[in-house]
Amino acid sequence: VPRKNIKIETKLEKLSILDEHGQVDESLDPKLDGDKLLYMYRMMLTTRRLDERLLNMQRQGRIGTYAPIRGQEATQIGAVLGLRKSDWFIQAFREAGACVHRGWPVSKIIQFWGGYEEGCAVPEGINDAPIAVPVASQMPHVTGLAWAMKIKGKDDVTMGFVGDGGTSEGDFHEALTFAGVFKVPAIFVIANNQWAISIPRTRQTACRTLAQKAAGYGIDGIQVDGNDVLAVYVAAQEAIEKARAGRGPTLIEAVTYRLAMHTTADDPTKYRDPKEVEKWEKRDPLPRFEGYLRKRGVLDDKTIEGLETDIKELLKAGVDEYEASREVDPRDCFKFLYNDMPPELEAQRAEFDLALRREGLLADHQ
Ligand SMILES: Cc1ncc(C[n+]2csc(CCOP(=O)(O)OP(=O)(O)O)c2C)c(N)n1
Ligand SMILES: [Mg+2]
Repeated sequence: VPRKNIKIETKLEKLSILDEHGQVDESLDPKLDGDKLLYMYRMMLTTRRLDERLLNMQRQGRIGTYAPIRGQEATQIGAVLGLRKSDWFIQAFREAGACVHRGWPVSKIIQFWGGYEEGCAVPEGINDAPIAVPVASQMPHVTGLAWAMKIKGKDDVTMGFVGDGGTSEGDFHEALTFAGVFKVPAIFVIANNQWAISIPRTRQTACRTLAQKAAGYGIDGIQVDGNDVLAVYVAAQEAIEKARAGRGPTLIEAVTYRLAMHTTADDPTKYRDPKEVEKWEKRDPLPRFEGYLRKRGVLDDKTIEGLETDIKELLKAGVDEYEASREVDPRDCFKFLYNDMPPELEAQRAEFDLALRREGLLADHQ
């Protein structure tokens, strides 16, 4: 029997619509209406300004830690815009902009990074999951939720985010294997920002792309320019429609870049070449989209000014609400481990309480 090449059925595409020089491929332009385009820009700008505010707040000691988004705005906004409210969105830990679009109050997002567990509680009526810090641990939930939609006979879909580093985790593999076999209505978005803290993308896999991993799970894969909001939007929209129609999951690799540090506890100058960052600064998704909108006559200086004012107000209200909710009771450290506290801890708690009162560190009503 002669050796033969095996034909792989999986579809694997690459999509870019608005390139880094601002050139749009007219044949691929989804030609969205002005309001939709403007909303996209508003959300990308909101993400950028929220990110800057959170980074500043961390540096001022007003929140504990933070994982910046800078550079990845198009990936998350382009992806979630096509979801319905009843669809599910499962974040990793760098998707605050997408969460604002999904209806999360800004104050709640700040609470999480401020270290308050209230920041993990998903607001009523929003079909999202809280931030998942353990890398890729959210992936089985993406598949599970999508499977539940299928079992219930609903046409809702689930979209989940994971990083390039997350693709090396067992959870990623298990989630995609199961999703392929059971043909669940899921959209897996890899925000490939080229780095997993100090580990470059080339150390995550010997594959040329992350999108091609789809073939191993028997599902479709697509690589998109993650800094091109139109390309991300189109790819996500197609994947959402496909999932909704019962035609199974899709793996989307959004090629983007983390322009800032991994988190506020990291110094990327220790492990990456500043020239690489400079190269990616030129591919910043915001100015590129802004240029396109100006050419289309959807955006001008005055509109941008108005957006900046709105966003400033939104963020100020969020920060004020967060700071007002921030009355710290240090005794909470005893609160959440046991339902019935062991006697030795009970004694410690009482002693701690007395000490705090002695030092005047508790408000009268506490
Ligand atoms: C299971 C697990 N291992 C290690 C870590 C520490 N850690 C936090 S983020 C991160 C890198 C994640 O990289 P990637 O998936 O590419 O996401 P990115 O941070 O680039 O958005 C690591 C190793 C963790 N949070 N969870
Ligand atoms: Mg990464």
